[in-house]
Amino acid sequence: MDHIFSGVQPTGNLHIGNYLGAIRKFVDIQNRGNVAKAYYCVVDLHAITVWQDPKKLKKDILETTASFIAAGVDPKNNIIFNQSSVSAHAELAWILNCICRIGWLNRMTQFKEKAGKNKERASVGLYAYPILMASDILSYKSTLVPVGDDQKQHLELVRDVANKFNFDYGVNFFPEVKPLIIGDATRVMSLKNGNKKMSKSDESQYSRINLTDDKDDIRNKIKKAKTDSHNIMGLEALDDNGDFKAEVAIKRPEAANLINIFCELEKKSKKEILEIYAGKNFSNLKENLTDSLITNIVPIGNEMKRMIKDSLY
Ligand code: AQP
Repeated sequence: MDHIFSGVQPTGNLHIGNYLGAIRKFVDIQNRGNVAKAYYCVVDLHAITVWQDPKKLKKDILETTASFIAAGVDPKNNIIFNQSSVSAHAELAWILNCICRIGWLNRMTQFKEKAGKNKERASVGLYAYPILMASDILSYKSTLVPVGDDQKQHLELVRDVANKFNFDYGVNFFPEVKPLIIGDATRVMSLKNGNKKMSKSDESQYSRINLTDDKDDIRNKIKKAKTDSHNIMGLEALDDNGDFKAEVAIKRPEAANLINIFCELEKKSKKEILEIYAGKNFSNLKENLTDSLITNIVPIGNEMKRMIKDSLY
């Protein structure tokens, strides 16, 4: 039976990418049963790899915790906790720092993206972020990690670090770690730019649907979401696995993104969705996507707001 671990940074603006790519998977795993233990962590030590306002960080820790529970993660059957409250994460991270090779970290694309042009001024913590992530997972000897597609490379590094530790010390101490990256929303893209990941730190509120958005916010954002000048594609856009063909995803990233989000929310295949909307313009799809977001996301946001007000709870 698998031991599950996953973390979300308390950096505010939780969005549907975080929900569909990760948090909803926690609920699916819980409903499926058959796991030994599941740890869902609010990773505040990861958050401080870039500067955080201490007051806002405290508030965002509560908000992230609330998002797990509001989404349906049952705190009685899963371990929900704050990373910095368990010192083993930082302690094991040091040991794994001594296992991981600098060359491995140099290949991490997320560091390159987040550090931007001025790598020399990024924190050492941002550079070593994947080692802390390895420590998070390996502290509990976790075997399965539900995450979005952006974490794939970090998870490969976790496996490399675990294997090297086992090899160097001639033990079989750390288990094999597998990522769980499934569904149509493993990489939800910005509503303004289909080539950019939907992200908490994007300056434009119109780039993402936040979990705490109300009906009007959702309606406005989807109305303004970028599309293209063609009608919705037909079944010829799909490959044999039912995914968008590479050339379609490249040429029409915004259209593909809206359809992916809709498929994931409705738990329908792209074939089922395209059979309904092929050849139509985007207004009908946008209307139905808006309704689906309102049905699926607004109740979670309302529950989060209710919990946040009740800080004793
Ligand atoms: N756009 C996304 N689509 C699908 N999954 C996503 N995740 C993040 N963005 C998307 C997944 O959500 C979980 C928590 O992510 P995180 O908060 O720890 O960090 P992140 O990946 O850096 O999130 P953001 O939104 O992109 O934040 P910023 O702007 O601060 O960098 C992870 O499982 C992640 O894969």
